[in-house]
Amino acid sequence: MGAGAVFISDLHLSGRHPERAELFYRFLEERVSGIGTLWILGDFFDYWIGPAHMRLGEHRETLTKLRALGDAGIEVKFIWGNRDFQAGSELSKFAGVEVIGESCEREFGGHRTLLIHGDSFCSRDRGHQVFRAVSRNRVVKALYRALPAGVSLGIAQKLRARSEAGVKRKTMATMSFAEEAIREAFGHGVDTIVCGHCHDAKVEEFDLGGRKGRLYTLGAWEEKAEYLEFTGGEFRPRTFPGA
Ligand SMILES: [Mn+2]
Repeated sequence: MGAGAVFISDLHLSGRHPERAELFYRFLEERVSGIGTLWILGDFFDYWIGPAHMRLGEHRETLTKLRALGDAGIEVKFIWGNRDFQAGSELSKFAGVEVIGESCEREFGGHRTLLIHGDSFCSRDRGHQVFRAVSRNRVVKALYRALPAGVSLGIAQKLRARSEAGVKRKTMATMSFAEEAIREAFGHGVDTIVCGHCHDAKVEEFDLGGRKGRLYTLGAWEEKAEYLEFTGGEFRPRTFPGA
């Protein structure tokens, strides 16, 4: 098994952007082979309606590529984003992906690291927080999953259109992370956070009163991918194609 890890998020894969799936397949060949774990930190799919999405066949090639990683001894772990939190055991069964859920903590080179999509850090965006609370509710989720695929797909597409319109209207202040939410996440011994969602790749240092916290934000995939690698005992922000 390979060493190290690669962290990606916000690919927003859909039938609308076949070129992005092609970029991802090249990325797997050139940047992930020989690595121990691929961490997907949410919004991998533009939307995912639940187990019925498997029958749509929309992402069959992508899921087959993920399964091939597993066959090659590379672990694939999936944290929910705000667009694909309906992903569950259907991904494990078909593609061998471990669906972890909202977040998790892992140790990387002695750094207690929180892995999370990041939309929960936008705590100033009340509308999104309400949507989040309702859509993550167990009963609502079960009802949604029981709908025929065509109906839930229609709802997902409407929600996406509404969210795209919403993003255009929202100010930078509500779209960006609330510092108090980040500081709270650095509690309980966490000194590193890796997340996506805000589509802006950067590294930020936080003074946590006697200790330092580091926040790595991953970029969204367009013509290029801005991702993070953990190799040789260090986190390294990288770009594909490129350095
Ligand atoms: Mn997101």
